[in-house]
Amino acid sequence: MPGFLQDPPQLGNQYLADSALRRVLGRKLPAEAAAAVETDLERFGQRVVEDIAQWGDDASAHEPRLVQFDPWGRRIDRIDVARGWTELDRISAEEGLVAIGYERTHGPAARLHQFAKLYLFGPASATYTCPLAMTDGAARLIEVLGDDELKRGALARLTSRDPEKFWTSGQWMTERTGGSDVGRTETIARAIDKASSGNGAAKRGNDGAARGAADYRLFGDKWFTSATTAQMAFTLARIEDAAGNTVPGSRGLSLFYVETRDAAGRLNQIEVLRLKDKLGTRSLPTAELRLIGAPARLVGEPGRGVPNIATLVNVTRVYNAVCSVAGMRRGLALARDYARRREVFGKLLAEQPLHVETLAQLEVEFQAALWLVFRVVELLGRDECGVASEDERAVLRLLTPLAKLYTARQTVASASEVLEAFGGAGYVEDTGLPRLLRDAQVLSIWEGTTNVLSLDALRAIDKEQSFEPLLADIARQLERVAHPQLQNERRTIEQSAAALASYLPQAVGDGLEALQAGARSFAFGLARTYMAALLLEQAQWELARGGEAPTAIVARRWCRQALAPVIMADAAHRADSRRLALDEAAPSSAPPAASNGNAARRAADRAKV
Ligand code: MFK
Repeated sequence: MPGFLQDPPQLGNQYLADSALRRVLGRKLPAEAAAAVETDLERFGQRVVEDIAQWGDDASAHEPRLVQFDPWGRRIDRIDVARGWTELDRISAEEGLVAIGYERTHGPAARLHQFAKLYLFGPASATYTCPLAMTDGAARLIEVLGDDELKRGALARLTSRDPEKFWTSGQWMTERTGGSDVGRTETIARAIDKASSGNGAAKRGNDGAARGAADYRLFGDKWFTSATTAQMAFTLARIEDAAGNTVPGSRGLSLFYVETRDAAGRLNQIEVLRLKDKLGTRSLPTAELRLIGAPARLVGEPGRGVPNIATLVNVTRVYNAVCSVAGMRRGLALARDYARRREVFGKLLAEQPLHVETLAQLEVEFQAALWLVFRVVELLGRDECGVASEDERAVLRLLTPLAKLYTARQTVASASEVLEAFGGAGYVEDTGLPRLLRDAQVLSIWEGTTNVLSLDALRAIDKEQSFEPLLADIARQLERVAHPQLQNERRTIEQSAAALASYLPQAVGDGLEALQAGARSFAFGLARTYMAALLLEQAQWELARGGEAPTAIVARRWCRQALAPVIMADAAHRADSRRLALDEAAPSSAPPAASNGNAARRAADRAKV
C-alpha cells in the first residue's frame, strides 16, 4: 500500500525557461537577426523536450552493438545503433545543427544561432553532439584547407539539411601511444601507385560527387574513434617514402581524408576491433579501428598534420564548452523544478535556506560559464566571416582552450552537486540522473584534458601573442563599468588582471618547468578573471537601462571568490610537489621549501635582473 509518492521533476520549453540564455542572446544578436533566431529557438526549445528527448532516451536505452561476423563467418563489422540514434541524425540535418553555421544567413551571428540550438539540443541528444562536433570541425577544415572537389563533395554533405545527403565525420587522432601525445602516432601512409592500382585509387563514391581520389593507403590502429558510423573521417598518419623511411615526431605527421565505406557500402579496408565499454556517453559508438590499407587522400602540406587538424579540434573544443554549459543548465533546471515539489522537514526544498544557497551557487557558476562560452562563439562567428580584428583572433585562440578547460571541470562538479540535490534518487539509474554525471566526465577528457589545454593556453600566448590582447579586452570591458554600485568589483578585477600580468614574466623567469607546473592555476585564473569582466560589463549594461539587473547579483558573487590565486612553482615548490605527488623521499640537496610569497619575490628579483 503506497503512502507518499514523489513527483518526478519536469521540464518545459527549454528556451523560454532559460532567462540567462535569452539575456545573452538579447545582448549579442544584431537587431536584424533577433526575431528570426528567437522564433526558431522558441520552437526548438519545445521540441527538445518532446520528440528529441524521446529519441535521446531511446538511444540511451539501446546501446550500440558491434556485429563482427555474419552467420556464415564473413567479417562484416556492422555497428547496430538504436532507432533513436538514427532519428537524431535525421533531426540534426533537418534542424541545420551544422548547416546554420555555414549558411551564414545572419553573417557573424550565424554561430550564435547555431550554438544556441546545439545548447538546447545537447542535454536531450544522448551525446549526438559528439558526431556533430566532429562534423562541424571537418566542415571548417575543408573550408580552410580543402580543394574544390572536397568542397563540392564532402563539405556540401556535412553542411546539408537533407537527411538523405547529410554526412557526419569522425576525427581519428588518438592511438595507443596517447590521446595527448599525438606526435607518437604510428599509422603509416603509403603512396598508391596509381598506374598499378585498380582498387581504391581514384575511385568515385556512390553518388559520383562526394568521393575524392585517394592517393595513399593507411595502415595502423586508431584507439578511440567516436561515431564510427560516420561516412568520413580526418586522421593523421606518417608518410613513408619509397625506401620505407618516415620522419619521427609530430613534424612527420600529415592530415588525411578518409571515406569509411566503398561504393558497395562495405567498410573501406577498415576493421572494427571492438567498441569501448565507457563510463558514460554509452549511446555513442566509440570503437577501436584497424586500418588495413584504407584509401585516403592527403589534405594540406605533408608534415603539417598537427597544425592542420588543429583547425578541426579548435571547433570541437568550442562544442565541448557549449555542451558543458548546457549540461550545467539542464541539471539546474531539473534540481530547481524538484525543489518546488519535494517537501522535507515540513517545507519544500525551495524554502530550505541551505538548499537555496546551493542552487544559487550552481546558478552563479552556470551564468559565468554561459557568458564565457558565448563570447567564444561570438568571436568564432566573427573570425569565420572575416570581420574579426587581429586582436579578436588572438583572443579567440586563447579563450578556446580556456573555455573548454574551465567549463568541463565545472560541469562535472555541477553534475555531482545536482545528483546530491536529489538525495538517493540522484543515485538511482532509472531516474536518468546518474547519466548527467557519467556523461559529464568525458568533457574534461576528450578533445584535450585540462592539463593539455592549460599548456595549450601557454602555446597560444607564446605563438600568437594572445596575452596582451586578452588583457586589453578585459580592460576595455572594465572601462565601460561606470556604475557606482560596481566599483568594488571593478577594482577586484583590475587587481586580478594586474596579478596575472606580473605572474607571467616571473614564471617565465623561473624556467619552463615552473611555467608548466603553474599552467593550470594560471589558466583558471585567466578564465575566472575574464568571466568576471564579462559579467560586470553586462551588469553595467543592465543597470544603465534601469529596471532589474540580474547579472549584477551574479557578478558580485563571482568577484567574491579569489579570482586568480596563481601558483609560483619555483624549484622548491616543485620539489615539494614531487614529494606529495609521488611520495618520494626528500633529495638530500633539496632546497628548503619557501612560501609562495618568498618564491614570488625571488622570481621577481630574477626577472628584474
Ligand atoms: C564524447 C565521447 C568521447 C568518447 C571517449 C573519448 C575518450 C578520449 C579520446 C581522446 O583521446 S580525445 C583526445 C583528442 N586529442 C586532442 O585533443 C589532442 C590533445 N593534444 C594536444 O592538443 C597537444 O597539445 C598536441 C597534439 C597539439 C601536441 O602536439 P605537438 O606536435 O607536440 O605540439 P606543438 O609542436 O606545440 O605544435 C605543433 C603545431 O601545431 C604548432 O604549429 P607550428 O608547427 O606552426 O609551430 C602549434 O602552434 C600548432 N597547434 C597545436 N595546437 C594548436 C595549434 N594551432 C592552433 N590551435 C591549436 N589548438
